[in-house]
Amino acid sequence: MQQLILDSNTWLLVLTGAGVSAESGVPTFRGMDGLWENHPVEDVASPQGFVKDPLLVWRFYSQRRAAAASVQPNPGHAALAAWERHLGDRFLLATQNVDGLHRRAGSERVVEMHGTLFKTRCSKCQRAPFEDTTVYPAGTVPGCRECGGILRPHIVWFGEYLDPADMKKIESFAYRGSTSGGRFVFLAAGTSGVVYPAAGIVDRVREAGGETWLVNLDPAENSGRFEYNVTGKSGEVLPKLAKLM
Ligand code: BJW
Ligand code: ZN
Repeated sequence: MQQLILDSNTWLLVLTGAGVSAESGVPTFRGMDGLWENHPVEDVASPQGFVKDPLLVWRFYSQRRAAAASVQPNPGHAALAAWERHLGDRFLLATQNVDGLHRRAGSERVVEMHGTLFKTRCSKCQRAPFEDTTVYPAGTVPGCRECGGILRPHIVWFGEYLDPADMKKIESFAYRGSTSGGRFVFLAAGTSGVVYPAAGIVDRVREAGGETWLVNLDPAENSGRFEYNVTGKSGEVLPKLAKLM
């Protein structure tokens, strides 16, 4: 297997997707044929889907909240936390995952690009998103105690903008990495490369002269745009991939 050298000269931006949590028992999206109980993921994960059937959407997210709380981080999550301890501020983890497993494995410099299962916000008022581990019983939609509006998961759905502050953190890290005079590396793991803007980070990094790695079980939509492709399970590959120097 190729080795990824992580020395005092290296800046590393990591992007993770659902495949990284697969070995913990969290189902991937497109691995389920893009369907959840015969609903395309775009239906349960879009503002239009929520307006049409908030009961269905809350059932989907309550089940996923319960499932994520009941599983454990795997060796892939642990490897990324160890790389961060080694690199410190020269490391940033951008995750599309909403399951909280990276933080539970010890990662601290984490940008949760698509939100988190463990926060809720109001669909009507400007009340700040709040911590919420409640698994709402099927057939209920929680209401806002401040305005009476309908609460919604703090998740970035299709057609919604990612938090500009999160994008800024990723961009400014990439800028610092690529202008540091050192080596700037981007590694994506466990992601099908279908959903933007995450799937386009590889192109930005290449434009900035960075080195690009993909660790994935199956070919991703954007595999051809990475310099190094490592095929395998992230829980097996990541713990062996890096040489910390
Ligand atoms: C393993 C493994 C193991 C298995 N080890 N690997 C440019 C072009 C075209 C469209 C767009 C564009 N820019 C924006 C858009 C629109 C849209 C989009 O990208 N659509 C595409 C589908 C075409 N993007 C958006 O709407 C985003 N918003 C946005 O861009 O706003 C501005 C804008 C709006 C409108 C128009 C244009 C611009 C928001 C995207 C939000 C995505 N949200 C979701 C659901 C919410 C989170 C949740 O509920 O969990 O996020 S969708 C779903 O896909 C989820 C995931 O985070 C995301 C990515 O999936 P991921 O992680 O890659 O999982 P899978 O299942 O697809 O793949 C798993 C991979 O792992 C596989 O390859 C396996 O082989 C592998 N694997 N086991 C290693 N053990
Ligand atoms: Zn409200």
